[in-house]
Amino acid sequence: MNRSLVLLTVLLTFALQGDLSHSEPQASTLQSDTTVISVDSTNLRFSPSSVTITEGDTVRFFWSGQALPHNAVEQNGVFDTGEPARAVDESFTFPLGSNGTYVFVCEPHESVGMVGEIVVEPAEVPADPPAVQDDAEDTPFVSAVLTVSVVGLAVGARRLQGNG
Ligand SMILES: [Cu+2]
Repeated sequence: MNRSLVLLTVLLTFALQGDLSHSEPQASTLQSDTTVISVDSTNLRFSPSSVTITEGDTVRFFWSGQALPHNAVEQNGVFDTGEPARAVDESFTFPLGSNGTYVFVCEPHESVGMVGEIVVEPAEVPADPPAVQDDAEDTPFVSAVLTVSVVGLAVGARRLQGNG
């Protein structure tokens, strides 16, 4: 193998490795869960009456076939399932920035303690993808240069031996 062919092979090898080592940063997605709040068997309590969720999550007020009509009305009007009903299926999503505590009541049964609360915790902001370090980019190139130098020395040494 002649010297230039060796050089070319080495350089091509490292060029290909360089391409393969590049990786795209992964796009992060916001997790979204749904928590169901229903009515318990006493017919006068939400179940569960206190939930903790994260921004981006949804709370679904869901009951059917109840003996008494119920609703869920947030004390500041943030959400409201409407008129009390024996069957309700209403969902509310808490957007980014909505962290806080939301107290809601069943209007017909507030006086007997049919109240609940939703604690919304701030969403974890995904960390910035790690910055590409110059060292990581340089390392394969340095290796290539070193390898080429070693190969060059070996070829040169063999020529000297051949000449001597
Ligand atoms: Cu009720």
